[in-house]
Amino acid sequence: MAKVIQGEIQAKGFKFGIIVSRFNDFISNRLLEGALDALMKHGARDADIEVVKVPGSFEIPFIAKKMALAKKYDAIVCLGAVIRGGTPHFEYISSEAAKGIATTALESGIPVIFGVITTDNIEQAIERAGAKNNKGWDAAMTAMEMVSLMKNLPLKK
Ligand code: INI
Repeated sequence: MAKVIQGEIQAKGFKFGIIVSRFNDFISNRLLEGALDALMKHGARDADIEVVKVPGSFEIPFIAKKMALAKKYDAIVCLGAVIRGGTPHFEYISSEAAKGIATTALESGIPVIFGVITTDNIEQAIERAGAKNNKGWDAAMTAMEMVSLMKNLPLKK
Protein backbone atom coordinates (compact mmCIF):
# COMPACT_ATOMS: atom_id res chain seq x y z
CA MET A 1 0.00 0.00 0.00
CA ALA A 2 1.47 3.33 -1.03
CA LYS A 3 2.02 5.92 1.67
CA VAL A 4 -0.61 8.63 1.57
CA ILE A 5 0.33 12.04 2.90
CA GLN A 6 -2.30 14.62 3.63
CA GLY A 7 -3.16 17.47 5.93
CA GLU A 8 -5.65 17.74 8.75
CA ILE A 9 -8.05 20.60 9.09
CA GLN A 10 -6.96 22.30 12.28
CA ALA A 11 -5.59 25.74 13.05
CA LYS A 12 -3.93 25.28 16.43
CA GLY A 13 -0.37 26.57 16.50
CA PHE A 14 -0.50 28.24 13.09
CA LYS A 15 -0.59 31.90 12.10
CA PHE A 16 -2.91 33.15 9.39
CA GLY A 17 -3.03 36.37 7.40
CA ILE A 18 -6.31 37.28 5.76
CA ILE A 19 -6.48 39.87 3.00
CA VAL A 20 -9.93 41.16 2.23
CA SER A 21 -11.00 43.54 -0.50
CA ARG A 22 -13.30 46.43 0.53
CA PHE A 23 -14.87 46.59 -2.96
CA ASN A 24 -18.30 44.93 -2.78
CA ASP A 25 -17.84 44.76 0.98
CA PHE A 26 -21.44 43.68 1.54
CA ILE A 27 -20.16 40.37 0.09
CA SER A 28 -16.49 40.36 1.09
CA ASN A 29 -17.33 41.05 4.76
CA ARG A 30 -19.48 37.92 4.74
CA LEU A 31 -16.59 35.97 3.27
CA LEU A 32 -14.41 37.33 6.07
CA GLU A 33 -16.96 36.24 8.68
CA GLY A 34 -16.99 32.75 7.15
CA ALA A 35 -13.19 32.52 7.14
CA LEU A 36 -12.87 33.72 10.75
CA ASP A 37 -15.59 31.33 11.85
CA ALA A 38 -13.82 28.36 10.21
CA LEU A 39 -10.47 29.24 11.78
CA MET A 40 -11.88 29.82 15.28
CA LYS A 41 -13.97 26.64 15.14
CA HIS A 42 -10.78 24.70 14.34
CA GLY A 43 -8.66 25.98 17.19
CA ALA A 44 -7.27 29.36 16.09
CA ARG A 45 -6.89 32.13 18.66
CA ASP A 46 -7.53 35.81 17.87
CA ALA A 47 -3.82 36.50 18.30
CA ASP A 48 -3.01 34.04 15.50
CA ILE A 49 -5.00 35.93 12.85
CA GLU A 50 -4.31 39.27 11.20
CA VAL A 51 -6.80 40.82 8.78
CA VAL A 52 -5.59 43.34 6.20
CA LYS A 53 -8.09 45.33 4.12
CA VAL A 54 -7.25 46.47 0.59
CA PRO A 55 -9.30 48.71 -1.75
CA GLY A 56 -10.12 46.07 -4.39
CA SER A 57 -9.29 42.54 -5.50
CA PHE A 58 -6.73 43.90 -7.94
CA GLU A 59 -4.62 45.05 -4.95
CA ILE A 60 -4.68 41.65 -3.23
CA PRO A 61 -1.58 40.10 -4.92
CA PHE A 62 0.64 43.07 -4.06
CA ILE A 63 -0.12 42.84 -0.34
CA ALA A 64 -0.17 39.02 -0.43
CA LYS A 65 3.39 39.05 -1.73
CA LYS A 66 4.54 41.49 0.98
CA MET A 67 2.90 39.39 3.68
CA ALA A 68 4.14 36.08 2.30
CA LEU A 69 7.73 37.27 2.06
CA ALA A 70 7.60 38.55 5.66
CA LYS A 71 7.56 34.87 6.76
CA LYS A 72 5.24 35.81 9.61
CA TYR A 73 2.29 33.67 8.53
CA ASP A 74 1.88 29.96 7.82
CA ALA A 75 -0.79 30.71 5.23
CA ILE A 76 -2.54 33.66 3.68
CA VAL A 77 -6.22 33.68 2.75
CA CYS A 78 -7.29 36.13 0.03
CA LEU A 79 -10.92 37.21 -0.04
CA GLY A 80 -12.79 39.40 -2.49
CA ALA A 81 -15.81 39.59 -4.75
CA VAL A 82 -15.54 40.45 -8.42
CA ILE A 83 -18.96 40.85 -9.97
CA ARG A 84 -19.27 41.01 -13.74
CA GLY A 85 -20.44 44.34 -15.10
CA GLY A 86 -20.96 45.41 -18.67
CA THR A 87 -17.26 46.05 -19.36
CA PRO A 88 -14.08 43.98 -19.75
CA HIS A 89 -12.98 45.35 -16.35
CA PHE A 90 -14.21 42.13 -14.73
CA GLU A 91 -11.87 39.96 -16.81
CA TYR A 92 -8.81 42.09 -16.00
CA ILE A 93 -9.45 42.23 -12.28
CA SER A 94 -10.39 38.58 -11.83
CA SER A 95 -7.56 37.23 -13.95
CA GLU A 96 -4.92 39.47 -12.35
CA ALA A 97 -6.15 38.52 -8.87
CA ALA A 98 -6.04 34.80 -9.70
CA LYS A 99 -2.68 34.97 -11.45
CA GLY A 100 -1.10 37.15 -8.76
CA ILE A 101 -2.31 34.95 -5.92
CA ALA A 102 -1.07 31.76 -7.62
CA THR A 103 2.29 33.34 -8.42
CA THR A 104 2.70 34.56 -4.85
CA ALA A 105 2.16 31.06 -3.49
CA LEU A 106 4.64 29.54 -5.92
CA GLU A 107 7.29 32.20 -5.35
CA SER A 108 6.98 32.47 -1.57
CA GLY A 109 6.59 28.78 -0.74
CA ILE A 110 3.67 29.34 1.60
CA PRO A 111 0.04 28.57 0.83
CA VAL A 112 -1.78 31.63 -0.52
CA ILE A 113 -5.42 30.68 -0.92
CA PHE A 114 -7.77 31.97 -3.61
CA GLY A 115 -11.00 32.99 -1.90
CA VAL A 116 -11.98 35.63 -4.44
CA ILE A 117 -15.40 34.88 -5.83
CA THR A 118 -16.06 35.82 -9.45
CA THR A 119 -19.70 35.90 -10.43
CA ASP A 120 -22.00 37.06 -13.21
CA ASN A 121 -24.32 38.92 -10.85
CA ILE A 122 -25.07 39.96 -7.27
CA GLU A 123 -27.45 37.04 -6.70
CA GLN A 124 -24.68 34.51 -7.40
CA ALA A 125 -22.32 36.44 -5.12
CA ILE A 126 -24.87 36.42 -2.26
CA GLU A 127 -25.33 32.68 -2.77
CA ARG A 128 -21.58 32.05 -2.36
CA ALA A 129 -21.24 34.24 0.69
CA GLY A 130 -24.11 32.83 2.73
CA ALA A 131 -24.30 31.01 6.02
CA LYS A 132 -24.39 27.50 4.48
CA ASN A 133 -22.36 28.01 1.32
CA ASN A 134 -19.58 30.45 2.15
CA LYS A 135 -16.43 30.60 0.02
CA GLY A 136 -14.59 32.42 2.81
CA TRP A 137 -15.16 29.42 5.07
CA ASP A 138 -14.01 27.12 2.24
CA ALA A 139 -10.85 29.17 1.67
CA ALA A 140 -9.96 29.03 5.38
CA MET A 141 -10.54 25.24 5.40
CA THR A 142 -8.14 24.95 2.45
CA ALA A 143 -5.58 27.13 4.25
CA MET A 144 -5.66 24.92 7.36
CA GLU A 145 -5.34 21.74 5.34
CA MET A 146 -2.42 23.15 3.36
CA VAL A 147 -0.40 24.33 6.37
CA SER A 148 -0.90 20.95 7.99
CA LEU A 149 0.04 19.20 4.73
CA MET A 150 3.23 21.26 4.51
CA LYS A 151 4.14 20.07 8.01
CA ASN A 152 3.39 16.44 7.17
CA LEU A 153 5.31 16.36 3.89
CA PRO A 154 8.47 14.32 4.39
CA LEU A 155 10.71 16.89 2.69
CA LYS A 156 13.67 18.90 3.79
CA LYS A 157 13.12 22.69 3.73
N1 INI B 1 -12.72 45.24 -7.35
C1 INI B 1 -13.30 44.14 -6.80
O1 INI B 1 -12.77 43.57 -5.85
N2 INI B 1 -14.46 43.67 -7.34
C2 INI B 1 -15.08 44.25 -8.41
O2 INI B 1 -16.15 43.76 -8.84
C3 INI B 1 -14.48 45.40 -8.99
N3 INI B 1 -15.10 46.05 -10.12
O3 INI B 1 -16.12 45.57 -10.61
O4 INI B 1 -14.66 47.09 -10.61
C4 INI B 1 -13.28 45.91 -8.41
N4 INI B 1 -12.67 47.00 -8.91
C5 INI B 1 -11.61 47.71 -8.23
C6 INI B 1 -10.24 47.10 -8.50
O5 INI B 1 -10.07 45.88 -7.80
C7 INI B 1 -9.11 48.04 -8.07
O6 INI B 1 -9.26 48.36 -6.72
C8 INI B 1 -9.07 49.33 -8.90
O7 INI B 1 -9.07 49.05 -10.28
C9 INI B 1 -7.79 50.15 -8.55
O8 INI B 1 -6.61 49.43 -8.87
